[in-house]
Amino acid sequence: MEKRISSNASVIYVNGEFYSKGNAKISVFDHGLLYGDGVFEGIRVYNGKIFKLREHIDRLYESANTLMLKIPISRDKMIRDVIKTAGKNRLCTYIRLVVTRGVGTLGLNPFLCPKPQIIIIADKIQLYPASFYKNGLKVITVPTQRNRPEALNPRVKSLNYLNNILAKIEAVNAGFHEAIMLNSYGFVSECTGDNIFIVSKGVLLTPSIYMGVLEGVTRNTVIELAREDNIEVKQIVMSRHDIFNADECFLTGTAAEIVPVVECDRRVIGNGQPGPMTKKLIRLYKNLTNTAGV
Ligand code: PXG
Repeated sequence: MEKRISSNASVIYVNGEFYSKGNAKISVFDHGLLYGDGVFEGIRVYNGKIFKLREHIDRLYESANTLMLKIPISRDKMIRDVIKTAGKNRLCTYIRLVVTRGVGTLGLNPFLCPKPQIIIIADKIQLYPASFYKNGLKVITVPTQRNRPEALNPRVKSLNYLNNILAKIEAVNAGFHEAIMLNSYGFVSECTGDNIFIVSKGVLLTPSIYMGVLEGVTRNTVIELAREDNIEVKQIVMSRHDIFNADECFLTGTAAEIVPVVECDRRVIGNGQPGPMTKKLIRLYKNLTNTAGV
């Protein structure tokens, strides 16, 4: 029987060529698979426009540079190829960009992997249910600490997410959807795939990058939106005590956007409802995603 590909079927970019879902493949000897040796980005598409593409590409190349992973195409070519891939998947809402170390030997040495692999998937994203945004999330802190920057800097968005996966397992095992991860000093770093903010006495607070967090594109966007709105923003050393006694709390990420948090470790935050500054920032963020992008 003839195999038909409907015009809406997704095509996947692998090293400059396009393949159908079933035919997009990489080698089992790729160090991305064997060692989690690679980098990635998750990027949103709103109304056919790619949001904060330059920022994501810059972070991808910085992550790769720290790993001495030389991406074989320029940033500008990568931007063009992401736009092209999105164009071929007209209904996509989410782009997953992955660069792996490529095929090598069954040994760690990355310098024996001559050809990094570039994969661009433009598809749909699984969103949190609407009730999370309306009523807010209940979260817990978990035993697994965020990686120490001296060991594996969380600023590197690498394919090795086991640290965060362990934390997610602990949250889910305890009956929660999300975990707050602490750093090795016991201070708050971030969640498993989102940054964290609190509001205290009208000031917007978030853990400093030096606490061991990914410098989220959404985090930076929210800081910018708040400052434009004359809200004071501080990057601080944050403890659990600060969260328990905050007026408001929310998480930010490409997938989650801005999601209110109303409880942490069974302490009710503020009045237990998404707060006014959280709601305002959600509104401002929505306006921006409706208009910005390439
Ligand atoms: N912290 C961590 C550890 C992350 O992985 C963020 C914060 C938020 O960063 P951005 O730049 O997105 O605001 C992330 C982002 C996925 C997925 O598919 C994960 C992320 C982003 C998009 C999709 O699980 N992580």
